[in-house]
Amino acid sequence: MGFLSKVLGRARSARPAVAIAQVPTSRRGFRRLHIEQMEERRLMTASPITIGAVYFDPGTGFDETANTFRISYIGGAAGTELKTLVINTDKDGNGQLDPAETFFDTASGGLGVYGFHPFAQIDNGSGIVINSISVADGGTLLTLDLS
Ligand SMILES: [Ca+2]
Ligand SMILES: [Ca+2]
Repeated sequence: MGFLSKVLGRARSARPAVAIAQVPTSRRGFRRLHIEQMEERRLMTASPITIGAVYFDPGTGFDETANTFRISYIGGAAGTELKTLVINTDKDGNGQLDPAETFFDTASGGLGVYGFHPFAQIDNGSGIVINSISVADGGTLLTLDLS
């Protein structure tokens, strides 16, 4: 062993070891590990309903053709029915029509330009019957009572 090795070797071995402090058992907060019984596991899920809506504006320029919504859903427990459908275009929910919010143009006059179209159901063979419709010309809320 050379002089440097002796010096460096001693220097390395002279480094202090990392000290691990012993925690006294009498210190507060000391906890003994144990197995804790868990509550009974119960399946808390159901078949969720997935609903989809597509809005189509043919964009003819002067509203000669009505815009359409296509609504469909799947899922739900056996016997699940869609009884009420509400489409609310009041995005911020403040109860008034704001910029960048849309409205239903179902009659002449009031809000809306070019043409207008009253609400109408397109029969697609689904068997869904619309019992009542609630929509105001210039309003942001469309409510359908279905069966
Ligand atoms: Ca609003
Ligand atoms: Ca109108």
